[in-house]
Amino acid sequence: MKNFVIGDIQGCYKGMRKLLKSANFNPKQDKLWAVGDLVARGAQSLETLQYLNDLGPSHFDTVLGNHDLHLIAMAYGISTPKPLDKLAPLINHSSFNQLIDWLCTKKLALNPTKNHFISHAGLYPAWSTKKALALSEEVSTALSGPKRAKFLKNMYGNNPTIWDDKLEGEERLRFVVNAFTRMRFLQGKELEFKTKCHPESAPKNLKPWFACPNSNLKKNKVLIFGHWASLMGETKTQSIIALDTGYVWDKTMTLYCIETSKYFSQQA
Ligand SMILES: [Mn+2]
Repeated sequence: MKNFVIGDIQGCYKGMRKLLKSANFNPKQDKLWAVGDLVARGAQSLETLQYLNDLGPSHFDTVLGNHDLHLIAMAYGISTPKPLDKLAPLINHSSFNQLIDWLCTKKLALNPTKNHFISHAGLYPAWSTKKALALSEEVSTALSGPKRAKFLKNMYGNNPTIWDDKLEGEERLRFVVNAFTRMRFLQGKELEFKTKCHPESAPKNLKPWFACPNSNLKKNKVLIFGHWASLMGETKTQSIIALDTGYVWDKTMTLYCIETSKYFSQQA
């Protein structure tokens, strides 16, 4: 049994299946973990979710990305489709509500092994992985319970931009969602949401989250994330693994095997 982690799929079902085949992924034995953004820009978001759901909980798990949360918010009429999204076949399908309920059981952070940590955008530099997992649970409580619609309504917005343990209620949950699903750069301790480019092209006062010192991060931890296609897998740190390599931008989809540390790649 092997654990594989796949980068942003974005509804690119065929590319995903080719990539899994090239790695000899065995859906009856192995487990697939996803870094989120399962849906949106590709043409087959419906087929993607159906396939992943059909793998079953012993063979698949995912963290939620910003596009997954956007889809959930759309199901509640809180958000509207983005111009480049191709979500209509999924939204109009009879299994849509069931797939939304399934997505709402998914977390913002997971630990496939004691030392591996997965989230969509990364780990906010003030948090240990243990704290991050606890904060992910706080959001899951809101997303999977009777207050789901209220949570989704308050989820959007850029503030607060700095974490404070004393944050409460909707502000606390909004920060946690933004850090786990939208973060790329920080200015000091502050989240900055506008800049999406490669760190070398970014303003000098901005640092990628993974280049900010984290005194709470244990040395043996491996952080795995997606979301940031312009990185093209480049973090300059072996224990920080960036898996979004821009398949929807005509680049590649990436799969990583935890046991062998091997990478697999599918060209768009
Ligand atoms: Mn994303």
